[in-house]
Amino acid sequence: MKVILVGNVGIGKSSFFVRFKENRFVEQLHSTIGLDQATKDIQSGDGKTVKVNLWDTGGLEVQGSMTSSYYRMSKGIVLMYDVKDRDTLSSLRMWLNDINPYINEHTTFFLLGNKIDSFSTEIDVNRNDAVNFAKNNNIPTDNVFQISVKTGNGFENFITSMATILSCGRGPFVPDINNVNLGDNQRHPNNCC
Ligand SMILES: Nc1nc2c(ncn2[C@@H]2O[C@H](COP(=O)(O)OP(=O)(O)OP(=O)(O)O)[C@@H](O)[C@H]2O)c(=O)[nH]1
Ligand SMILES: [Mg+2]
Repeated sequence: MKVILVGNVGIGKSSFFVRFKENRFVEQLHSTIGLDQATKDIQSGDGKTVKVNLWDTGGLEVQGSMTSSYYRMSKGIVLMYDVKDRDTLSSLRMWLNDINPYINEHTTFFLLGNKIDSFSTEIDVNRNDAVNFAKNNNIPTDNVFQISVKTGNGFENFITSMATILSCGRGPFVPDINNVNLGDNQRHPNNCC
């Protein structure tokens, strides 16, 4: 199933893509021009094998005719932001507007904060901010995650949970220190079946 990475320049989409593909972190990536994709079999939390076809493009690239081919037919859309840069979270509203014409009732959104290895001060985007953004934008709060592509913290949990959700599994999700329950017990259907 097609999964795309979406968000501003420099938030770590290509770093995510490289970790997915090769399980490593490359410090100096160039800003992405063009498109790249990779397919991998992922084991979901309930034992299914899910073929994830992940797409990466540059934050400045998704314009004009490219937009439709990138967005079209995606089953999963990973809205990514940098926890150190609040503007990258608020920009996702613009991305959501852009994507809106191309989605259907089977599209599932994920909200993914990256760079938690350098999360430090109060001005950084915390999990509550992300959960509020999700609530305001009709993204299931179960689909909110925080990771560090650099250290790998939370990465495997996100990939497994994403595969589980996309294959319509109902957990159990691997508990993760960064995704502790914040008293939000709401269950939202992932309209994927
Ligand atoms: N500290 C930290 N830095 C990261 C992390 N992930 C990516 N970076 C750094 O962030 C910078 C931008 O990463 P990219 O993966 O190129 O960002 P991108 O979203 O693909 O950018 P565009 O292709 O221009 O849209 C690079 O210097 C990465 O090394 C992370 O988890 N932690
Ligand atoms: Mg890139």
